[in-house]
Amino acid sequence: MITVMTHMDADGVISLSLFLKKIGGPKVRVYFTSPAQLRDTICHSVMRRRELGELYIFDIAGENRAVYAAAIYDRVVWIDHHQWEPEIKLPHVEIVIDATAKSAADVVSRYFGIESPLVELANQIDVNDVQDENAEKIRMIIGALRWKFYGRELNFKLEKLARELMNEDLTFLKEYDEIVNEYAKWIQELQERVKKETKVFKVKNLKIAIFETTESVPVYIISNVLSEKETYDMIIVLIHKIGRSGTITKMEFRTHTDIDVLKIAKFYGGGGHRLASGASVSDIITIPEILNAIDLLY
Ligand SMILES: [Mn+2]
Repeated sequence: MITVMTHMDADGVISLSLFLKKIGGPKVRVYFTSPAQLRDTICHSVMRRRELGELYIFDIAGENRAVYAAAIYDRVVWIDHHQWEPEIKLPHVEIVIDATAKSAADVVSRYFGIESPLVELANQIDVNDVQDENAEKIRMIIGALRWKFYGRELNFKLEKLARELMNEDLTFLKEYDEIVNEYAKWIQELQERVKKETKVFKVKNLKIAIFETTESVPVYIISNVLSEKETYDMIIVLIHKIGRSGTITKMEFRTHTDIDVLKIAKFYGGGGHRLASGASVSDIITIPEILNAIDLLY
């Protein structure tokens, strides 16, 4: 039995697609998850199972406890391109990190020795520099699925997409036109809201834009809308949610300049890349608090 845990975004879906093509077999259990959820996903995945077998993790940064949790499997291959270093070394847990890679899909393809045009699409999407029409389509489809579905159904739809992407021929993407059009309307409304509601601050010499919301939003849309008029050193998206265990604040950090936003994400226990990062905190984080943190760190 093979279990795959991959990031719930385009890079994660493409990494999975490359892997499925490599192993060719259908016997794979797939979970889409996030750095904040990974440990829970691992723990849930082992319940009531006698045989665990191999676990593959793609495009998700880890920390000690996630590594220990993963280690319950017989063998682990963990491939990522976020900036982190595992502190624990276990003989049956192989962790491959290339923080210079634009996408995890790139590292996955090199690890397994597979070449695919999908890698370039993942690169473009993950660094928010989409040139290719198919990259834009894939990004919109995944956004639309995440917007419309959740839980098991979302997991199923994303896995289906990863399997469809195993085809060289990407004409099937147009089958998603209807849901993408529906989603595009919502995106337009979001863009209007971003223009109206974004607050701008100056801390030290940094120009900072903050957009607060209570629903999940694609962060690249916000960053791109804001870049039309101004260049911000830091774009912060604050998402306040009420989860099962109380309020959580999801924070996303981007930059239009080259300010290191990994630093602030790490301050809040998160991670990612130098130019794109995030954190999830079980608390309400307010704008003044964040501005104070920036003042302290930069
Ligand atoms: Mn990635």
